[in-house]
Formats: sequence, C-alpha cells, structure tokens
Amino acid sequence: TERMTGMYAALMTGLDDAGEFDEARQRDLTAYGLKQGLKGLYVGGSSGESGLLGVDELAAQQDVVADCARDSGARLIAHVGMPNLRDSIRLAERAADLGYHGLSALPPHSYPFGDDEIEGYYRALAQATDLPLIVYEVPVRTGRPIPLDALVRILDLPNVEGIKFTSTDLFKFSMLRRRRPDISYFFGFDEIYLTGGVLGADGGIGTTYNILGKLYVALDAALRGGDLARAQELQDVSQIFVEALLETGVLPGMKVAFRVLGIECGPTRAPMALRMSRDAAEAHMRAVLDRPE
Ligand code: NAY
Repeated sequence: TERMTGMYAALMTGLDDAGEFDEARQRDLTAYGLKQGLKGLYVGGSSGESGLLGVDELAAQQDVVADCARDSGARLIAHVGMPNLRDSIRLAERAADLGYHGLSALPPHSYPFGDDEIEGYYRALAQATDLPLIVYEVPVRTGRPIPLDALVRILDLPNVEGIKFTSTDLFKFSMLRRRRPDISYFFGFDEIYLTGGVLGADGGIGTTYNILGKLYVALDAALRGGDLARAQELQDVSQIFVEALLETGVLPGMKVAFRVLGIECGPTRAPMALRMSRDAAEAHMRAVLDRPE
C-alpha cells in the first residue's frame, strides 16, 4: 500500500446545548473541515472528545462523517481507541464497512498497562480489519511514554503503517524514523508542527487545523518547498492561536472560536469546561481570529 502523508484535521464533535450528540452540528463542523483543502479528517480522536463519548455516539459520528465526506476526495481516518479492546474492534469494523481509509488508536491507558498488554492490544486491533493502523504516542494523554523498543516492536506488527507522534521528545521521533524508515510519521503538536516536519514528518494531525487548515497546508508546502522563513511566519500565527486556546482550554476554546465564525457546535461534554466565562472566551477568541494573517 501507498505511504500515508498529508495534513488532517482532528475533527471536533457537535453537541447540542444540553451536551447530547447532535448530527446537524456534526455535519456543519465536518463541512467546515472539508473546505480547508486538507488531505482529510481524523475522526473520533481526543479532539472529538472521544474520551467523553460512548461507543454508540462514536459509531453515529462515523456514519455522519462518512456521509458528509462522500465524493469529497477527503481521506478519513477513524480513531477507535476505547478503554477496552472489544469496543475498539467494534468501531474499527464499522469504519471499515463505511469505507474509511485508515484507523488509529490511543494505546490503552484506562489502567497502568504494561508494554506487552499495549502491544497485544495493537496486534489484535490491527488484525481486526484490512485497514492500515496508525499507532499513537501521546504521553500528555496517557501519562506514560511508550519505551522506544516497545514502540519499534509495535510498528512491526502486520497492518501497522504509521504513527501519530504527539510528544516533544524529538530525539525519540528521529530515532524511531531511523529504525523504521518505511512507515508514515504524523506529527501531533500543531504549535510546533514545523519541528516535526523539519525532522521528516510525513504530515500532521491536529485540533487547530479545523479552523486554520489552510494555514497548515501552506506551512507544510512552504516547508517542503524549502521556504523556512515563510513556514516560520505561518507557525508563529498558529502559535498565537494556540496560546489563546490554552487560556480558555483547548477544546472548549475551539468550540467558542467556531461560534465566533458562525458555526454552533455546542459546549464540550462535562466535566470538560471553559476556563473563563463564555462571554470572556468569545471576546478572547474573536481577538485572535480577527488578526490579519
Ligand atoms: C486527536 O484528536 O487525537 C488530536 O487532536 C491530537 C493532536 C492534539 N493533541 C492533543 C494531545 O490533543 O492538536 C493537538 C493539540 O490539541 C494542539 O497541538 C494544541 O496543543
């Protein structure tokens, strides 16, 4: 199979005002993401509040997004990492039936699992369908980096074709690439995408691409074209946006930013909440969105 590359928005989830999954709002969010000129969408990940959603809601979201993206040319990666393997496989099989192009999953982290349990999880998940699987290194979510040797073993599993690397341990990123040069490397911290790209990332997957997708496509093109000054300029703009989001809370602030742009997508699901009043957050996000690029 052909190596996976390119820039993907880690899609957000549409909820109604009471916090229930909302299909119409999911369609609006999806349509917005599809307009950005990205390679595709990463569906049901951390940015999609998947740690706060039930498996039925994630299944419904897979359906809606597949329907919206039909004929768009966008590639769809389904994140199916659930606390247990059985639910992960159920979502993986559904994604395969719906025509998704790839799978990804957080390592299991609902208990302090050992490296063998994590490898066993990825092995079983990779075997469940024919879709290429992108494993996920994200210590800020799991509380535990996977050791280099264990990661290399996981990358050798059949059907494992990539890794989404969301860590600031760039030396580890480079060592992984040297050990396994043939798989795809996606970088997962939007605000420092440039560093991953310079060290050889094949693409990026991020929350803020939902709104700044065009900027990240231009950043990636500048990087690949050797225009580092331009790439840095664009990265600076994205960093100002991320700095603002860190004050509101990333996902709650993204939802406020969407509201400012005229896309209502509801609150984040409890207990995830804005770190300031909604009015203050709106003013805060309006100020960064009005900034000329
Ligand atoms: C996802 O859905 O799994 C992601 O969006 C992963 C990438 C994000 N990282 C985390 C830990 O959520 O986009 C980043 C992140 O939100 C951004 O860099 C701001 O820090």
